[in-house]
Amino acid sequence: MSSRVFSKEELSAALASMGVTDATDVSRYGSGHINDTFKVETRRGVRYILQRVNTDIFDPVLLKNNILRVTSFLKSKGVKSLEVVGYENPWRLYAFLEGYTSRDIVTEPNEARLVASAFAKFQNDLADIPPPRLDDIIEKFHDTPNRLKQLDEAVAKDVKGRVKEVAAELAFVDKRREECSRVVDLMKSGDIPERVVHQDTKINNVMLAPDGSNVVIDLDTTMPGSALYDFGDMVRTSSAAAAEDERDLSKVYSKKEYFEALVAGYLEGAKFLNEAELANLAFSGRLLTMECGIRFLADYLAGDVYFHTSCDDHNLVRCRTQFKMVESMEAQSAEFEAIVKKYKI
Ligand code: ADP
Ligand code: GN1
Ligand code: MG
Repeated sequence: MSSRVFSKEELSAALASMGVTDATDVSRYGSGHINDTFKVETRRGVRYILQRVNTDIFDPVLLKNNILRVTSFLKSKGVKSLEVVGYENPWRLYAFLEGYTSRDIVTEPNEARLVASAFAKFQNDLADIPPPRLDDIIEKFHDTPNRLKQLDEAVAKDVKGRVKEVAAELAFVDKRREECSRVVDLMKSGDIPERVVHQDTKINNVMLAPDGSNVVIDLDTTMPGSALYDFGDMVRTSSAAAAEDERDLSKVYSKKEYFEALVAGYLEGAKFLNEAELANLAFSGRLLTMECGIRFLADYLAGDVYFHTSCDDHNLVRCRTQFKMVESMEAQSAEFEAIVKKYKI
């Protein structure tokens, strides 16, 4: 889906509904695939992030409730988090995180380590959020067999006549169908516990400051799930040698030194993991990357209705990078398992 264009009047009205009437510039910001995000400059010199929640994907009322619960709980603990300045569905206003930046790719191992410890801390911080259980903001979000089902439906409908272009990608998926249910099965059997987790731990969802401090952002999918969803999705983007939409697949692979930094940073903070979680830590990287590739492929076949795209084959290009990453992780599987063993004590 290409990004929607908003008129000046629409943006000003949204800002005014949340008390901001002195904006001097409102411009598109960041590289998120879901919401419409804008940086707002004001005459006072105070800056904000204005976001229009994607109401095709989220129930805005449930989402608002979840965001307010999570952010106020973190605030009550003194944890630096997104600061909600206004929330008038479907619009919301966050304080701009001055001094922090996000990136789309890791450039040195210490960055991967910081990202992993940020998300480990995030899981620790939310472990004692008071009842009731947080809502399932998107049902079956990281249920990989459910993602396979959605892909199969998209293939059957073939609304854009694109199935003929993706025989190789569909064959890639077919070879790996069985292992897609491993984590959901372990959750069903109770071997892997439900925890409050972020569920979208891509590298640009953590803001870093030069002194190494961080703020975890994009809290929209923070809800009950497996810790492995977070670690796996971290490996997907924070071990990658190239961007998620790199066309030159020779540049795309999972870097062992980044993977090692992720394991080190995560295990240092996530002392709560049980044996089943630890035993599947390396596998979770492959699983979540596979799942994301399946989602990009399904969206390509469905006509690009979910993720923001900026060219016709954007979702297909993204799917191919994900599958190349999976292959790279498979090739290094024994080494990745050995790295987990090394840090697990
Ligand atoms: P999406 O759900 O579409 O991914 P995000 O909430 O992740 O949207 O925001 C998109 C990008 O905007 C982030 O990757 C980050 O670069 C930037 N961003 C979001 N919130 C803030 C903030 N409070 N301060 C500064 N930058 C932010
Ligand atoms: C989306 O919102 P963003 O861009 O941080 C998506 C994730 C995918 C990711 C792939 C709510 O994340 O699940 O892994 O794109 N978020 C949602 O880049 O679907
Ligand atoms: Mg995001």
